[in-house]
Amino acid sequence: MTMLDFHTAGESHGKGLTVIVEGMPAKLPLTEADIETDLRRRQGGYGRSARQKIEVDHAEIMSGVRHGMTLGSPIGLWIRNRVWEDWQEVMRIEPFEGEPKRLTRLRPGHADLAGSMKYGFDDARNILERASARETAARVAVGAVSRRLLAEFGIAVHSHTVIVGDICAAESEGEPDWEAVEDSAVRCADPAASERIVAAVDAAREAGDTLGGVFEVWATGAPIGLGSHVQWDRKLDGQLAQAIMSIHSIKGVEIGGGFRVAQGPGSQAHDVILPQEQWQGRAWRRASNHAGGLEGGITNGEPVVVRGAVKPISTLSNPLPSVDLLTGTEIKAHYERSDVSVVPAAGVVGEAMVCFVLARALLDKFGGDSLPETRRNYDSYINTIGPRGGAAEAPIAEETTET
Ligand code: EPS
Repeated sequence: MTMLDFHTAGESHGKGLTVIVEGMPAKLPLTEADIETDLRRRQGGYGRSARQKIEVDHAEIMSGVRHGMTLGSPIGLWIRNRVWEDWQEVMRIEPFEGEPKRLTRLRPGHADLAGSMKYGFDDARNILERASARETAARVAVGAVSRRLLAEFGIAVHSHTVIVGDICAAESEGEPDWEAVEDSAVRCADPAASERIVAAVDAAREAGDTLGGVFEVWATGAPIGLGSHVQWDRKLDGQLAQAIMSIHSIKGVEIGGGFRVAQGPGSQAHDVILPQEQWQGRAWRRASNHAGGLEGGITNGEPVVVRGAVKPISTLSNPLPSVDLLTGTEIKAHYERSDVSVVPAAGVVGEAMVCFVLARALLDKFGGDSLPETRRNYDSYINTIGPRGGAAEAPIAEETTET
């Protein structure tokens, strides 16, 4: 089985993050520079903590690439934690001499309590180090490698902030202006909302509080036919929901119109299929995209649109009342430092997970041990999508690009 897969390892204040990406075809052009941009984007966004001034994330390619091209072997990546310099004692790998300082002031909303019970620890640091969203740096590196593959097939993935706290960005007509998103301090295309979000983050910081929100990921250029309706775990919308939900602090996922569609009638929920003369270069166009590019767990050729709801960060500088892990008595929750809002960064992580899931679906459909082989398979399939005209697999690609 050569299914695209990845694993990460690493603690937030340990030596760094290790990543293994397996199943990427050979002959894909890949350099460390391809990964750099997304790592930088994840570290930005107004409202991040002082930790991001310490870290300068860089993914070193350790294996699986030679002369700027993948080999088809596992791709090993390494991201160093700069904080390690100051945490070598707390996080030392060798046995500790004496009594280590335990972290017992449980933070509601974190994995501290449930993780300590599950793994039998009396020190929540043994849980929170791995539960930390630091791990998302590794995921973004995987996403960047996946994005490199998708680019070869004309698939582009972007994200933007649509809500922070109670501030909602104005809805854009069609695809958002991605340049405006990247220029905004909070990755929001609506300049007025951007300003209000910055002010809201300042106010939350002032109050010792944190803010959540919603990001939206768009993937354009995905061909019709990724994923499958035939089995629950092959449905691509299900895979995307799991991938987004697995990101730290995510509490909700929507595909396309999501929960909003559930409130209206069917006549406004579905996307009318346009006749061929209105396709404008892409087969099987729709009049709208409430489905978020997915029907029956299969891409339908429209942009894939996925939203993630981010809960407010649970480490509060004005801590909530809590309980001590050792004694069960009341105590304030632990606080060291924390982000005020991570919605803009979470969008970049969302992109990474969408890139990975789409790259896996693409390789699942087209296979190939090398990029040229994958491309041949892709091209031959694309030549079959179109009105059947009575034939089982009528080649219509030329027709569709001309109209
Ligand atoms: C995190 C706590 C903070 C965040 C961290 C996630 O780390 P620290 O305790 O060192 O200040 O900065 O996120 C990152 C380090 C990162 O790179 O995104 C947590 O508890 O989840």
